[in-house]
Amino acid sequence: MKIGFLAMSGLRAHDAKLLELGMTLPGVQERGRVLSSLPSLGLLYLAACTPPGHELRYFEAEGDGREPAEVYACDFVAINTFSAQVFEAYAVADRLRRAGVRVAMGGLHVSVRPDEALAHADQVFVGEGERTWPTAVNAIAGGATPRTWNARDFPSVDVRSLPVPRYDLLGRRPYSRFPVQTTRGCPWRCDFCASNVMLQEPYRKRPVPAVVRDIQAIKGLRKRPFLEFADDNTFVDHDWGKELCRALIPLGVPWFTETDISVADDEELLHLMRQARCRQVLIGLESPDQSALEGIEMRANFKSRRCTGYIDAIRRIQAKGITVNGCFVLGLDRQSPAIFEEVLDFANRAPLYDVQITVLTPFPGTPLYDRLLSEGRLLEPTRWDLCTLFDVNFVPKKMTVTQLREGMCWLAERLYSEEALRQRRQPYFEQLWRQRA
Ligand code: B12
Ligand code: SF4
Repeated sequence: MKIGFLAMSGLRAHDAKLLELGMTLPGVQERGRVLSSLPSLGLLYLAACTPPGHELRYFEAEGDGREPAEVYACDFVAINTFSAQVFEAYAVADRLRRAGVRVAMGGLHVSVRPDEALAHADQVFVGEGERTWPTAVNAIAGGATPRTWNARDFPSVDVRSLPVPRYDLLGRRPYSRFPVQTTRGCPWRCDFCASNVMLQEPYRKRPVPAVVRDIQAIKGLRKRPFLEFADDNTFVDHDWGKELCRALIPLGVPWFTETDISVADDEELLHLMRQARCRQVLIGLESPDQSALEGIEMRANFKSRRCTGYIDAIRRIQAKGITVNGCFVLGLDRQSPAIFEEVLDFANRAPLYDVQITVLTPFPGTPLYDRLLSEGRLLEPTRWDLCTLFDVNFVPKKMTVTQLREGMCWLAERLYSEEALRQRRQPYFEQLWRQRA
């Protein structure tokens, strides 16, 4: 069979005022440019797991959700889904099927809403695909096959033996970053988190030599790649993290990752990360106010417990020459309209090199979604296209919807202007110069 892997690329947002701001604010443009060009690691893994004997192609649907014409030459097309673009993905699937191409859908959104996807796809996959996909491809090539494939009916994916993702299928398309996975999942359980809802096992680390092997594969294809670790929380295990960094040092490849604040507890780890060319860590701080964080991490109240130490921790990380991108969620139940000024004050005081603000987003499959639904606080419960992290689709507790929307814009204007970026970043560069002098 000729099998196509179709990723839905680009970023999504609908709020008109925020979009307008995004077009003009340097800080938003900068991050948008980086993010809008990342290939789908999930599909590259599936390609690597496809049984031999098939012709494989990787495609990207453009930012407007249109599929490239070449995809119609395939017999079978696998599509990855996030909630924000799932309606576009369904429309692509419908067009392909009308043209006689068979369609398989998987990924985060259809894993939690498989019945919805069955109206648009021949096969729907729930959960991680490394075991279901090869079995299904063999079954499909041989004739009749079930329409739903659930990873829970198979042994769980062993991340110790993942193959090298098929980076070679990316061709010469100019990506600004290449995704590599070093860990899968996260041991914490934030009630709004959509990343971990489909994983069978919460947190798994890959063997360091296998990560190095994947990076070598990228280096074989591109001269000076920049890596984005497509992890949820890389440095939970500090000893393993040090082993990883030691192995990365000789590779000399810069990278970005997501991790939690505990990375700041370990001087040696930070030192090794810097030597291994870590450029930035993205950390979900969520709120500068401890009481707003009470209970949002449901296993150990991790975020509320760590909140009072946030500023010291950020300073320790940035003092090592690693920038911090601090993420805040706006609209949490205990946040009042004062939150917008509090975040601004915190970001300037730390000062954070980069800041990401998003609105609380009820992704399907999360405890947050179920709670807001039962409390009658979802504005449009099946408007998945609003799951962008920038569009408000729920009634906040301590402010109005309008206050949340307007507060988000007010804050974006103050965080992402050229002057604000310069002022927040200046101390970071000054400290680096002092260290080098
Ligand atoms: C890298 C990343 C991106 C990249 C994506 C690149 C790409 N083309 O895939 C970029 C920067 C473009 C991006 C954009 C967005 N992202 Co993003 N992103 C991530 C991140 C950090 C890692 C994804 C990843 O690579 N995972 C590792 C791979 C191996 O896993 P996977 O893709 O899920 O694939 C596995 C399975 O899902 C399954 N599978 C997937 N597809 C298929 C298909 C078939 C046929 C089969 C059999 C199996 C299968 O098998 C794979 C292997 O096990 C996640 C966090 C996370 N943990 O998922 C957020 C995440 C996916 N992003 C999220 C969001 C909200 C967005 C945006 C909407 C933000 C915005 N406002 O624009 C956009 C949407 C983009 C779009 N076009 O739809 C949410 C999505 C939640 C949801 N339910 O939809 C997440 C979970 C983060 C969060 N805040 O909660 N993102
Ligand atoms: S710490 Fe981050 S990745 Fe882990 S559960 Fe919370 S939001 Fe999700």
